[in-house]
Amino acid sequence: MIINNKLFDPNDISVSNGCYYAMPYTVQESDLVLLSVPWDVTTSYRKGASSGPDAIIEASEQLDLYDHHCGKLYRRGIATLPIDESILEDSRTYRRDAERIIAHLAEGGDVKGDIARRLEKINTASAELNDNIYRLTRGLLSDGKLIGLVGGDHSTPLGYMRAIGDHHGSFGMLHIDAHADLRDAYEGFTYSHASIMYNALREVNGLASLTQVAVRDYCEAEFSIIKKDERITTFFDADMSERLLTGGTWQAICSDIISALPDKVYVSFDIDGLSPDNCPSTGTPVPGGLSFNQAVFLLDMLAKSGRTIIGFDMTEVAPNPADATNQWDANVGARLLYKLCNFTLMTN
Ligand SMILES: [Mn+2]
Repeated sequence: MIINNKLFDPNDISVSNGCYYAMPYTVQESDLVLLSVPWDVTTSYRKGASSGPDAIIEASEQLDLYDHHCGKLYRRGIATLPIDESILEDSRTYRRDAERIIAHLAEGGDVKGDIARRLEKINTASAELNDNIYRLTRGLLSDGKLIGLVGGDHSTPLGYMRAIGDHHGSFGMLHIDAHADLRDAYEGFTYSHASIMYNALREVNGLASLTQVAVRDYCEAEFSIIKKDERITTFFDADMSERLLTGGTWQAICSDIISALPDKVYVSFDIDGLSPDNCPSTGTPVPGGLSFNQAVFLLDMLAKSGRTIIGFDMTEVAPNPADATNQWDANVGARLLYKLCNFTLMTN
């Protein structure tokens, strides 16, 4: 198997960064594999998501594996692919250029000359990352593996989404996020974290419907895309909150969300879809959002609806930048990731 052009032995579990949940399973013997993509070049407000996978691995080692909803399903194997450190190195390099570009634009500067060249380099590097992730995940899907991608920022799963579409044909996306992520080339970056769904709707074959949940921060152009594109159904956070505050139930809301989804569902979970107390260090936290229990209830109902979760990503988990001993963000991330793994295994 090839990761970023480097040969990788699927029987080797001696991963330098450790394994998610300290699980001893090889890729070969596992039904599900976790792929870390430590990349956050275009994060606009606060960086840190590229450190997410390592932090989650560390925090995940203290979880009890027996799961309230799924029991001992983990015995089907949840393997950790080795983290490709060159992704992290590239992310750091390009991020410095990205910060320069963002500052230049904030001061009212034009995109020309040196700035235009740097922007072009970042867009090319992002496209290469997407192609590498596509090739890797396409191969794993052909081998019959289920895949969870762990970001990194929310730009990281585009290649995987393309592989999902090419492998499975028509499918729907359940997108849990504070943001609509429907911006066209945010701040000039074609593959921005804020553009993942705009790009998915354009580049992912088979993406028949996009169902967004907990969205509470979006611009007018994104709102008009939501209104115009018949593939998109958005459950705005404010509307869900109003239903709950006026006697509606979370179960009824979940039932409406799930009704909008076809049989094959890919879950794209930006951690900032949860309330910020669950992800205080994430790049762009927004008040409101889902409680941890609401998110788990929704995933549980989705799994029990008879639909198949064909894959998922979880992105934008960032460790506390001021205090390395504070594992709260990574702890919540590890627990949500475990639920995603388990419910995916349950439906396959
Ligand atoms: Mn997002």
